[in-house]
Amino acid sequence: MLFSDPEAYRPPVPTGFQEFRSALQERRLRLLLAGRSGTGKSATGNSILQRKHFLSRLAATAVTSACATGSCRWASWDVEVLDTPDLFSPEVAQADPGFEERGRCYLLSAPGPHAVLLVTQLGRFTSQDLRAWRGVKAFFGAGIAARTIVVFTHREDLAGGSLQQYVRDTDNRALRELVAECGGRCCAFDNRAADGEREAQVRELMRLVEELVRDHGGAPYTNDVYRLAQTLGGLSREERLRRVVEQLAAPAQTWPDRWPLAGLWRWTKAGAGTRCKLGLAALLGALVLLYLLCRRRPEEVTV
Ligand SMILES: Nc1nc2c(ncn2[C@@H]2O[C@H](COP(=O)(O)OP(=O)(O)O)[C@@H](O)[C@H]2O)c(=O)[nH]1
Ligand SMILES: [Mg+2]
Repeated sequence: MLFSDPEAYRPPVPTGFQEFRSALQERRLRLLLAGRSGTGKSATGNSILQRKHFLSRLAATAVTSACATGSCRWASWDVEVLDTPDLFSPEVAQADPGFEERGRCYLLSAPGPHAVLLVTQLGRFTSQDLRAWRGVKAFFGAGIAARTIVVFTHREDLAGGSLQQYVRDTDNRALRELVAECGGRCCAFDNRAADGEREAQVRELMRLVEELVRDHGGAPYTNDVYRLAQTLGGLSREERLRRVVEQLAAPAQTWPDRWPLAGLWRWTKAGAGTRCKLGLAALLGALVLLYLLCRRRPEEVTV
């Protein structure tokens, strides 16, 4: 499926080897940009596409507010890039309470991304970046780390130094752990570099992506939501979104909603009026039960 046209998506036949072969024949790569706002996701997307496609600029608040897609040809690959707003940090729950944007993100990247590019600014890996990364794992599943490449922007700040050495020597433990978690896959972009240099950066990134694709037999990342999305091919766009949103919202229920003691929990959380009504209902129920028990008492046996 093309990122840019979720309407056109029809589920592929899940036939193992055949799927793998068609993935290779398809020569299509889906790359998903993730990370906190302002790190340079849209600028990196533009560098990959080699044109100004996504809106990218310095701003106090997020510039990208919705998922957007772009495509280009690279070597023999059709590359689809999905740019996202900071969709995965815990704060997003308030900004996207109905899961709609996150549902769109799933549909636009179905049947799954080949690589997630976690974008962070060189020298600025903060607790917010870490929250965004944890959010990515919570959203897609922990297995996404095996598909993630850490992309550092502001490469020019290395001033010709080695990125590997920077990552090895940094005293930012969280950053060292992140790169280790992602199997050491990282590269750097100066998104303001001249054309030739930008091309060399893209080449380095695509080498990592190709390695990832090879390591996973050509198959994209998948999980329950992507699997569901694959079954919705015949439905309208609204219906597909509704079904994906429904699935995304399901685990968001708190544990008390899913356990037998849910009623008791809701009782303690309910407002005074609701508590009163629930209390009356419980009392009435108890009285009915008592009455039934009294009526059915076995008669005494007389000898
Ligand atoms: N100097 C420099 N600026 C960059 C680089 N990458 C992005 N920027 C700037 O960082 C700002 C935020 O970038 P943007 O792509 O909008 O970030 P996003 O919110 O993550 O999509 C913009 O002003 C970009 O021009 C880079 O590699 N070097
Ligand atoms: Mg952006």
